[in-house]
Amino acid sequence: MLRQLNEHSSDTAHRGPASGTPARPDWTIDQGWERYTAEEHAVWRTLFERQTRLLPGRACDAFVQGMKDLPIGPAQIPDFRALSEVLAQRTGWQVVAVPGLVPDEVFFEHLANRRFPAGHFIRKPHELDYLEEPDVFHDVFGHVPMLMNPAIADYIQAYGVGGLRAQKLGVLDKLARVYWYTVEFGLVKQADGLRIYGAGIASSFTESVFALDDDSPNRIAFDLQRVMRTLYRIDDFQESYFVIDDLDALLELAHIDFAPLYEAVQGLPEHEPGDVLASDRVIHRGTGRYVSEKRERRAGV
Ligand code: HBI
Ligand code: FE
Repeated sequence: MLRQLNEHSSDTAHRGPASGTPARPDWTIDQGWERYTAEEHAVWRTLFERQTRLLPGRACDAFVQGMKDLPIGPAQIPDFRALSEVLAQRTGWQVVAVPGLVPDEVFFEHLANRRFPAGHFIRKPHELDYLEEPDVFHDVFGHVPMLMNPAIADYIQAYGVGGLRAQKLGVLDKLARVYWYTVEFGLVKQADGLRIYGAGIASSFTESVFALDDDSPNRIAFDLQRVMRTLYRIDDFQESYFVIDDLDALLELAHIDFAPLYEAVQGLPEHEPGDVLASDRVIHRGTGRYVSEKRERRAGV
C-alpha cells in the first residue's frame, strides 16, 4: 500500500531524467503540464526572474524578440502546446517533451523534422546552477526563443539532417563541436557589441556574465574548420567562445556541404579548448585567469 502510494506520488511530480527503455520509439512523452507542482513552477519563476534581469544588453536582439513573441513568462513553466502553436506559425517548429538526454539519432531525427525535444522536468531548488541533463529551463528558456528566428530555425534543422549523415561517416565528434560552439555557446556581433545567442549561455546565470564580461576566455571569430577541430568543456565555463558576424552566417552554414570539410580536417591535430592560433581572428585574447586559478586551487597552492 505504501509502495503504491509512493509510486503514485512520484508520478504526479516530474521526475528527472528517466533510465531504461522509452515508451515510444521517438522517446517523446507527455509534458504532463497539469501535473507540475507549485514548487516546480516556483523554481521556474526564480530562474526566469534572475535570468531576465541579466539578459538586457547581453542576449542578442533575436533572442529578446523571440522571448517577447512567445507565451513564456515568470508565473509558470510554459505549456509546450502553446509554445508550439506560436512557433509553428513563425518557423514551422514544435516543442516535444522528452525525459532528458535522448540517443543521438533520436535527437537528430527530431531536429531534422523541426521538432525540438525539450526536457519536461525542472531542476531542484538546491541545484539552480547545476545541470546534469537539459531540463525545461535550459531547453525552453535557452533554445526556444532562438527557434523563432528563421536563420537559426533552418540551421538547427540542417544540424539534424547533418547529424544523421555525420554518424554514418563516423565524424559526429566534429559536427557536435560546431553545434556546441554555435547553438549552445555562440556569441554574435551586433552594432552595439557582442551578444549571446547560445542557449547554454543564455540559460546560465553565471556563464552569461562570464562569456561576455570576464577577461579570462578567448573570443575568436568563428571559422568552421577551426571549430570542427576544437575540443570543448562540458563541465565548466568555456575557455573560448566563437563569434559570428550575424545570424545569417548560420543560414550559410545550413547550406554548406560539410563532407569535403570533414575530409579536409581528418587526421589534422585537434585544438585544446583554450588554444589561440596564429590564424585566428582574435576579438579578445583571454587571460586564462579563471582556468589557472582553478588549477592552482586544485593543486592546493
Ligand atoms: N538529447 N534531449 C537532448 N538534448 C540534447 O541537446 C541532446 C540530446 N541527445 C544527444 C545530444 N544532444 C548531442 O550529444 C548531439 O547533439 C551530438
Ligand atoms: Fe541545449
